[in-house]
Amino acid sequence: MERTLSIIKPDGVSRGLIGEVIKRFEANDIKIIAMKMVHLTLDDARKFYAVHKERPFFASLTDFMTSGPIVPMILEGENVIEKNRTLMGATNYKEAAEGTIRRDFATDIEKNVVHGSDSHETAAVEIGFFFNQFEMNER
Ligand code: IDP
Ligand code: MG
Repeated sequence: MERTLSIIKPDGVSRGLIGEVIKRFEANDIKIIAMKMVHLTLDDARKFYAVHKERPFFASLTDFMTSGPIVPMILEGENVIEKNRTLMGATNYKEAAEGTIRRDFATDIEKNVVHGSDSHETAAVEIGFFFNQFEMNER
């Protein structure tokens, strides 16, 4: 069984899309094994998105990600890293496939409702960023 990190971003939380996003995961045989609501500091957001620190959108992205609470979740399932990326749709909602979360709900290339880890390596690092062993519900 594979695991990945999903985040409902501040736009998804403030627009009342938490249930809608979770419904899509559960309807696609993805299990949510951990979940919380947190409000990142700018320092946290800069660390989380450190791979993008040279990109022109970094300051705007980290401001956005600290603009309100977010809902990080650990998803579990077969091939869930790729499966979640497919359900999310392309980064730019205008290029996202029909029926994907971003195509249906995103309003902007930045305000695209969800984050999802893009590889095994980033999934492990990103899960560890938000959750400790006591929050994994393994006992
Ligand atoms: P991803 O979320 O689909 O993996 P990344 O390229 O990793 O996309 O970018 C991280 C986040 O940065 C995106 O989800 C989006 O919120 C924001 N972003 C990406 N590219 C742009 C851009 O060209 N302009 C503004 N924001 C962007
Ligand atoms: Mg990414």
